[in-house]
Amino acid sequence: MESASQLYPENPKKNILLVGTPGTGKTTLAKRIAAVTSLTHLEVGKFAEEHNCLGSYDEQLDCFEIEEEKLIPLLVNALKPGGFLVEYHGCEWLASCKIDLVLVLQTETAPLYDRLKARGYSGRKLEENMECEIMQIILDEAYSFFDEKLIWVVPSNNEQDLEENVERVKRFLET
Ligand code: DAT
Repeated sequence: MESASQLYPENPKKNILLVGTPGTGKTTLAKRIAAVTSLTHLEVGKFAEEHNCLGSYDEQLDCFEIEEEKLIPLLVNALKPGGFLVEYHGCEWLASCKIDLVLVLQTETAPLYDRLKARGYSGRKLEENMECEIMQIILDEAYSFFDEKLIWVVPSNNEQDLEENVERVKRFLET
């Protein structure tokens, strides 16, 4: 039997992009959404690793560099069919992908600080991430790369926010 997207190719499955400063709750929200919808969780860092797009290790930032020239076309292709919940801290590399909604998670300074401390961040890494959130770097990036009509800015401070964000996504998928 044909699926709805085969029968109605003009109404393909949607992709949702979750972005935000590290610690704002992307992974937590993505797991909740994936548990109650048909979306498949795609974590860009893991996708890059699985597709051999990791470059050398950056000692200062404590992470691997990503070979974006190799990664971007692979992401564009993988996301074509729709049905993905894409998670990454930034959105520049997703700009040429099929993205139907960009959810920008925001967390107030005090809970974000506690979350990052609990994760073991300190010194420059902690400061840079706090600055990133306070200066709304990820939000600015979203507005630079996506149409503002696709961008929803949502709070991610507590359990109630988490539940409301799951409901927002469910309603969006029903439209
Ligand atoms: P990210 O994937 O953006 O780095 P995370 O999902 O790993 O963030 O969450 C970081 C920590 O914060 C983790 O201990 C779970 C907690 N957390 C996430 N969302 C939350 C929320 N809405 N309310 C309270 N705690 C939350």
